[in-house]
Amino acid sequence: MKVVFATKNRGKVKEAQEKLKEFGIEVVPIDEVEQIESPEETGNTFCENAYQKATYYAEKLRIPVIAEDSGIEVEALNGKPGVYSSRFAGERATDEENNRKLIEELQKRRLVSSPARYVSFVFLAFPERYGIWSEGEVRGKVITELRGTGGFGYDPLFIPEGYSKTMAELPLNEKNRISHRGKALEKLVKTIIDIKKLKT
Ligand code: ITT
Repeated sequence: MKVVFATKNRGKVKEAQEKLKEFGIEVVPIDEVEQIESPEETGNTFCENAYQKATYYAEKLRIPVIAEDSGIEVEALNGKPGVYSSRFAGERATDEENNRKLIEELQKRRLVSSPARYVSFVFLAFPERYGIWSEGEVRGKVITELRGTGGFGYDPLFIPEGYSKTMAELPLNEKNRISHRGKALEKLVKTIIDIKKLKT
């Protein structure tokens, strides 16, 4: 079985491909199917944005499409950057710029760490305007020192609960086992399996 994943984030694609391989599902990035302009993300929640992205592509391409919206919520910043995680240091900011901004925001508050969590909402949209969604989270803390080269985004600054390594220091299969995205994708697949059982 193949599923199209509508994202421009290569890190998300790699993780979804690895995770869904466990279930015999091949993840195809949308740019391999069609070059299509991405929609604006105007939602105030991860759920709204995941829904918006998935339905936009499913309706345009007339095929089922998965999209995901995720981010990091930092307690010392009252939950920011949240849905603005990819744009924390400005529109089209790089991961490095966003990480630098996060470190600066913590240092301004004279902090070396803060509790934080990653959140992921995954939405599988069908062109007939219905869909299935799931969510996942991983709690931990952010620090002010970059550590590790794996993963993407805020991973060099995020230490999951129960670990002493950052997400960027963990192998991909370990990140996928405990991460917000890994959990959300696994729940989505299990929901699909349950629905299939109901139908038979
Ligand atoms: P698409 O919208 O095309 O999927 P995007 O990167 O813009 O790509 P989001 O709008 O969902 O995706 O923003 C997610 C941001 O949250 C991402 O760019 C990172 O900054 C951060 N993030 C989410 N999951 C992460 C993870 O597993 N590791 C590190 N940072 C993560």
